[in-house]
Amino acid sequence: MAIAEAVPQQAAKPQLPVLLSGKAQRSETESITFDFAELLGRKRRFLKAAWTLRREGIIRIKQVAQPESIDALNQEIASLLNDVDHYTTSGIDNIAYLNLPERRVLKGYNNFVDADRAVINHRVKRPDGRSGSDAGMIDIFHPEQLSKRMDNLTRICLQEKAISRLIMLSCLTPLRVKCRNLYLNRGVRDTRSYHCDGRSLKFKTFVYLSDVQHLDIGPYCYVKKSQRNRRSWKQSKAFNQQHNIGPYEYSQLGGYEALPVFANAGDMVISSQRGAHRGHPQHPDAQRTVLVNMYQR
Ligand SMILES: O=C(O)CCC(=O)C(=O)O
Ligand SMILES: [Fe+2]
Repeated sequence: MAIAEAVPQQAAKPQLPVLLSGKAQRSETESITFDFAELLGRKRRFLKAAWTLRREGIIRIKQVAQPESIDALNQEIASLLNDVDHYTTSGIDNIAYLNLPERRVLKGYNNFVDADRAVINHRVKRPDGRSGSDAGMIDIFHPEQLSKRMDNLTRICLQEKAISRLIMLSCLTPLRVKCRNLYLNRGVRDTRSYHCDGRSLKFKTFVYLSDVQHLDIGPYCYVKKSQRNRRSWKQSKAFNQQHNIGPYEYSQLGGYEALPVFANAGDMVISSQRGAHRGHPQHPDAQRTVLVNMYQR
């Protein structure tokens, strides 16, 4: 008589990781935290940061940008949003592609990245109603192209010379800045769940332009070491194929832990985008502003 073999049960629905909180969250964050001035002044510290990024997939650097630059950048953003609100008269159409919910002038992520000027893209609900749309978020591509002042301020905050050296040291491959963005999240509820940004070598640096010290504000969350963990990737991949889910969604993270990365304005988070990450859903009244840089081959 044939004995039925135990078939491993594939989970029936997406499995989220446990979010670290309290003491565990604080100590896991401390272990990946560095001070920017110290990094620049001490070679050993710089190496340690690069190595931590390689191993863990993520680091946090305190005080990369100064309060005056952050304030100035936030003022520029406020004035820009005012121009967007009055787009019929402000002349914003002459310096940027403005995608409003009911008025799309440019389509597709690759076209945004390759655009010859800034793109101000309001994210909207998906036509098929699928979740993870980031509806309500304003994603600005190439903010440095908006004005000479924005160019200066974004470069001061992004510290590309030192940071690209650090990333290069961590992955032992020269990478280039591919695209700069501003994420303006104002009460975004339906953020995309855990995913990776493709499988190729890619890093992002996130300069927080506002304090993010609570889950409600929508911190960046990351599953440490997932950038090198083939098992978790394969689990999600198999599930996604069976359930018609996109190939880069990390849908099977049951049993794993994710770190919500709290930080203050001026701090920078760097992560390998092959690892599982997301922006946490926000409270309807919460605001978060982040300046982002993408490094690729
Ligand atoms: O909003 C966030 O914090 C993360 C967004 C994201 O997935 C990304 O920048 O790749
Ligand atoms: Fe992402």
